[in-house]
Amino acid sequence: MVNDPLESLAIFGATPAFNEQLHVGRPNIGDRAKLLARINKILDDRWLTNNGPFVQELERRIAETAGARHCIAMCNATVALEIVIRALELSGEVIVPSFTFVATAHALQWLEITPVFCDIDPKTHNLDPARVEQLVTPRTSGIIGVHLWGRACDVAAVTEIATSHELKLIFDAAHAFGCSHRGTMVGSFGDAEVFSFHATKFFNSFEGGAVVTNKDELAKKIRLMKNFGFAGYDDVVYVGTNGKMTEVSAAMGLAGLEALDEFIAINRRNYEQYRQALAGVAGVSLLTYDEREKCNYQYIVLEIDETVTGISRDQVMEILWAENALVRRYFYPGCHRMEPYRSLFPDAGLLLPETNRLTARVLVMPNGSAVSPEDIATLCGIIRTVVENGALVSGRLKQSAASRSA
Ligand code: T4K
Repeated sequence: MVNDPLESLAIFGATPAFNEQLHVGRPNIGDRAKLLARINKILDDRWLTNNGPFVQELERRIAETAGARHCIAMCNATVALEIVIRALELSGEVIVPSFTFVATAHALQWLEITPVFCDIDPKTHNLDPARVEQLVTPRTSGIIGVHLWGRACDVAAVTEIATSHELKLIFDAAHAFGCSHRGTMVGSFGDAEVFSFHATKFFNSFEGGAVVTNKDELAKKIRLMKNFGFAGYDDVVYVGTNGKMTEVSAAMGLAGLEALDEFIAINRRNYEQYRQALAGVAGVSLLTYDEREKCNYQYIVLEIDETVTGISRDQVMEILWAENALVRRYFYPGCHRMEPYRSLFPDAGLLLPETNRLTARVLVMPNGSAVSPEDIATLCGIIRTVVENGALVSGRLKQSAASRSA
């Protein structure tokens, strides 16, 4: 380290710490030989999609892992959400958090249902049940809770609200495959739950998702709807769409499932390293996972409190990007400040103070098998240097910005 700690930073002219870009969502890939063997079989058998044998096997194994009676694999979680919403005949208004990936809200809006944005509990980052209750109106038909970062939302409280107002209840469990809540695996809560197996998730099928549910009739309907409503050759019984997962995706999913424990162990090791390396850095807190639960440890979430650090989350991000570390500020700026919601509900933010506060503080760090312990040590070293000299760095950044615009 040079004498002036700031001189070691790429943003002030030093060589970037990483030669190649470091990503938050680098995919985990299971045993390549097994994956390729399955792909060869797909090609040999010429069965590429439409409920093929690998999709069926994946569905069985996901249902087993999630402890649900039914799993319906899909092309992605967004379409899976849309299909569940339609199958449950939601209409009017549905209560959702704004602090989520925009797909949760879009799935409703796409079906011309109004997402009503609810604030979160700043400690859990999940729906605040007290606020949910206040948003129920005669037009409300359902609630979509999100298990953000894989940490389940307050399932009992939200279920009670849904039951007492006769609302349907869906959980967007895009982050929560392999996670438990009070000892029960995520997968059997509410009317249905939806997983994402997108490339950036710790377990992926390239693109993919699944609906899991314990409700037999609902599962049957969803299965028909994701295949155009076909109940048999030439026999369409519902309006449907194309939500099918391909065999190649299922092959990737099966390879991932075989390596699931390994992926989780790597994530957990990385999480522990971040935790230790950032311990005691004032104003930087790491979102923790409950040791008593099963957890996929996918998301390494930092909260940066500028009132303590003297440097903002966005400035820390700018510094890390200059080092080639493409950290992300999920889920900034919050769905309510994205279109079309920003224009449709310009005042929504008034009821979302915690969401607004959190979207300015959160920074998500790289995790997974593509990140090495050396990478994490370097990242945490930079964060420590920057935060421990927060006011100085912030001042220098403002100076450089001013001289650039002069
Ligand atoms: N609900 C919730 C709560 C969700 O978080 C999501 C998805 C959904 C629903 C919908 O699920 P899907 O319909 O997607 O199954 C990414 C993912 O695209 C998205 O699936 C995910 N959430 C979200 C949290 O993250 P972006 O816009 O950040 O993606 P992008 O392209 O910026 O990629 C993220 C990072 O990963 C980049 O640094 C690049 C890197 N990357 C990405 C891909 C695709 C790779 O290194 N390799 C890759 O193959 O949304």
